[in-house]
Amino acid sequence: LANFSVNLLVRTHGIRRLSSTTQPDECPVCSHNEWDPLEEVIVGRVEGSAVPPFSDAFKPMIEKRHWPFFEKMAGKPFPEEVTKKATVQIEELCNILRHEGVTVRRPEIIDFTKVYETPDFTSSGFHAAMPRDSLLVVGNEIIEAPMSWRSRFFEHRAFRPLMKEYFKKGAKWTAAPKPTMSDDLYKKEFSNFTDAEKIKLAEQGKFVTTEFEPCFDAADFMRAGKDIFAQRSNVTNLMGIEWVKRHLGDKYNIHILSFRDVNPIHIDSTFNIIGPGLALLNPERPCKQIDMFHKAGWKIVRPPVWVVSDDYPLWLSSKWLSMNVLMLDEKRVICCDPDTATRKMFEDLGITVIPVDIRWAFCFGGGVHCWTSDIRRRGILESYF
Ligand code: DAV
Repeated sequence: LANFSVNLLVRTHGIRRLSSTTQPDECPVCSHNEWDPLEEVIVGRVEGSAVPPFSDAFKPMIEKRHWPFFEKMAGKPFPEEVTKKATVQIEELCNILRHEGVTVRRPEIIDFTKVYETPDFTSSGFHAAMPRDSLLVVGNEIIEAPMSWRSRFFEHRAFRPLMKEYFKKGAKWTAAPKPTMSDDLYKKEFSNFTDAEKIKLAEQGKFVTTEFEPCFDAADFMRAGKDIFAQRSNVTNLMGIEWVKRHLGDKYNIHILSFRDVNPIHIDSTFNIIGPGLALLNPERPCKQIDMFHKAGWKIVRPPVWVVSDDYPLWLSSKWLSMNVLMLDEKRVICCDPDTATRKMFEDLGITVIPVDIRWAFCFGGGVHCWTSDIRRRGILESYF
C-alpha cells in the first residue's frame, strides 16, 4: 500500500507540473544553464563499475594515501560493500528527484572490468556513475565528451540507448573527436611531483595531459546561458576547450578560468554556478579571474568546509564534493548531508535545501552535480554576464 501511494503521488505531481508549464522548446533535450527549473535528468549508476588501471594519467590525481588501494584493486570491481551502499543511496536520490516532479533516466549497466585494446593502448573501464563528466548539454545539443583517461574511452556506450532515443525525438547529438590516448597525451613523470610542485606547474599551464590532441571532460565546463566557463585541468586541455569554442560558434562566449588547485579535475567542486549571477567558489581554490565576475555584478559565495568522517574512503576526490550540488530551480537545491553551516549558507541565499545522504556514492568520485546530467530545464538562452 505504501508503495502504491508513493507512485500515485509522483504521477499526480508530474501531471500537475506538465499542465501548468509551457516548455518553450519541444525538443527532449534543452538546458542552457545550471539552475532553470529541472524537468529531466540522467542519474548515473555504480553497478558494474571497476577500479581504473593505475595509469600515468590517473595516478597523479590520487592522494598518496590511496595509492595502495589502486595498486591492489586496479581492474577489479570496487569493494562490494561500498558499491551496495552507494547503489541504495543513489536510488534514494532518484526517488527524491521523482518526488520533486523530475523525470529520471538511467544508463545501461555495463561490466567495466572488461579489458579492451585499441591500436594505442590496452585498458579496462571505470563506471557510468557520473554523466556530468561525459555529457555536455548545450541547448538542444548533447556533446559526448572525448574524455582523457583510457579507462573512460568507452564510457559513452552506457548512455547510447538514451542518446539514440533523444536523437529520434529531435535532439542534436555530437561526439567530439575521440583522442588516440596514446602515450604522447600524458606526461609520465607527473606522479613524481610534490603538491607544491604541481601547483607551480599548473600556474605555468602544465598539467598531466599535453596538447598532443584535443581532450576534455564535460564536467570542466559550467554553463550560464550564452557564457560558458571552462578550466584547463588534468583531463581537459586547451585544444579541447578550443574545439568546444569553435564547435559552438559565435552564439556562445567560452571563458577560461584558472584556480589555485593542486589537482584540477572538473570545475564543479571548485566553481559551481547556482543561479543567475550567483556562484559558489571553493575557498581553498582562489580564482585568478574572479574580478571579472565582481565587475559583472555577480555574487560569489565561499561555502564552509564540510565535515565528513574519514570512514568514507574518498578514493577519487577531495571533501569539496559538498559544494557539488544540483539546483532544481533557482530556489531549491539538492545537497548531500548538509551540516549546519552549509544549510545556513543556502538559507541566507533564500534557497531551500533538499537533503539527501549519498556519502557512500561520493567514494566513486562525485557529488550530486557529478552524479547527474540535466537533460531538460525549462528556460531560454539568455545572457547573464
Ligand atoms: O575534489 O575537486 C572533484 C571531481 C568531480 N568529478 C575535487 C574533485
